Amino acid sequence: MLSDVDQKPAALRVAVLGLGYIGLPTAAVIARTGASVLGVDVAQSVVETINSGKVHIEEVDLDGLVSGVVTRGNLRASLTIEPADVFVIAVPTPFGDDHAPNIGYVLRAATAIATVLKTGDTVILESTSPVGTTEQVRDLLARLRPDLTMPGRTAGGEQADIAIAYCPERVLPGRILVELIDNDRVIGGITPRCARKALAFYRRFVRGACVATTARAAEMTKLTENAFRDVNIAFANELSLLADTLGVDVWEVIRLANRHPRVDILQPGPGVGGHCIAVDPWFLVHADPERSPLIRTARQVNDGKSDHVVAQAVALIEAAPPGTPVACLGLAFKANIDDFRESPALRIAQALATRFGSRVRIVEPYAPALPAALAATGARMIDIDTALETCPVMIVLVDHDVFRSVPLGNRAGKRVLDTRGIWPDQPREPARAHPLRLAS
Ligand code: SAJ
Repeated sequence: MLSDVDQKPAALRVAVLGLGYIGLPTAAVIARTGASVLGVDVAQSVVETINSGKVHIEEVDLDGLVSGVVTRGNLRASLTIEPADVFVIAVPTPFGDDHAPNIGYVLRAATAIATVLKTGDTVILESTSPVGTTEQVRDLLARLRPDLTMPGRTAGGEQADIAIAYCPERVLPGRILVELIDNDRVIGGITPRCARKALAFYRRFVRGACVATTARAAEMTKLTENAFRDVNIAFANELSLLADTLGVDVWEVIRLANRHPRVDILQPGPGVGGHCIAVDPWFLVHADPERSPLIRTARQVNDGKSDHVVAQAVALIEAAPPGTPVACLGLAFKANIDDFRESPALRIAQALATRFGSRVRIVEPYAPALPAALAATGARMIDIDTALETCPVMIVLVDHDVFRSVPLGNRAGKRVLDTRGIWPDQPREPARAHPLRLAS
């Protein structure tokens, strides 16, 4: 029989709600520390996949990590929540047609947590959220569990039964497992004590600095980071339009300008995609439209860039002999990933295929098949070698390495619209006398 001294302390129990691009890697990384992690998701197929040691999303090294922690019994998935010491909410926060943020999934997750919450528990929101959401979670928990005291609502310095904090993820798809550990974390407590409790949790697996602040400041920090990037990409995209007008190579101008010690311009592209940068700035704009004209305009510039690329591509295709096959290179929202959420490449390919039908060939090594709407146009999927052999017109929409590495000799004589600047040695299309304008 084990003596008290020999007994191992019970493993920390953690429940992660939402097993998507952030929730699953987070759950797996926490499980690797020896914690007992329950992943909760509404999709039966996701739960079954994870419990069989497999993954439903592509992310570098995630498959091996999940398989290991599931085999060791540190991670299991379920449709149903169970009691835990720490709850991490990592569900989506989409926006509606009017760009109003929808925190319905967050509140549903909090409602589920309320059914098993007990004194001493910590609730952490990681989903990108409008400022004030963590307080809304606290107020909901307070309503559903009047038997427990909640932070920021106790009298006379009394300690609340529950700690609640906001800690945004900041990881880059494709580098999630590295950045989950190495990035600094901003940890916003409803009270300083909440921040301290959440901080102790993140220190279990984060090597970067963990910086404590308020929940509202942490919420705004996350939105600010992505709005910063969006505004800076919009600047690059606006430059690309001006460079078209002026008949100058925008990539060269940016390269040259970036030699200035205090200039660091991002890269233009076919628009901004993914579920973060194209979405989060609207959460700031929605908070006070009057005071956010710059952030809103950046969104419009980036979305307008996709319309501009469609117009440029249409002009290029119509200038080719009738029936000439056209290759669209890439559908993903950025290089070397299989993520197609809010992808400008997908939108542009769809617009071109709707117009030119079976003339359009799609090359996307990261997609097993064409999305149904694209296939319905008559467009079909081919590989890059076939595209180089058979398509005189090429529209580069994604900077996948496999496209970037195509030597000039293999694309000689092609008419190319390179929206990512991956082929600087490709002879440029002659400048147009009348530049294309943004489609309204
Ligand atoms: N893009 C450009 N030009 C650039 C850089 C990016 O057109 O110079 C485009 C990409 O092609 C893509 C889009 O922007 O379509 C977004 O890509 P990204 O690599 O900038 O960002 P995401 O969406 O993969 O991840 C971002 C990151 N945020 C910041 O860099 C401030 C990541 O750290 C966040 O964790 C993530 O959003 C998130 O989840 O919020």
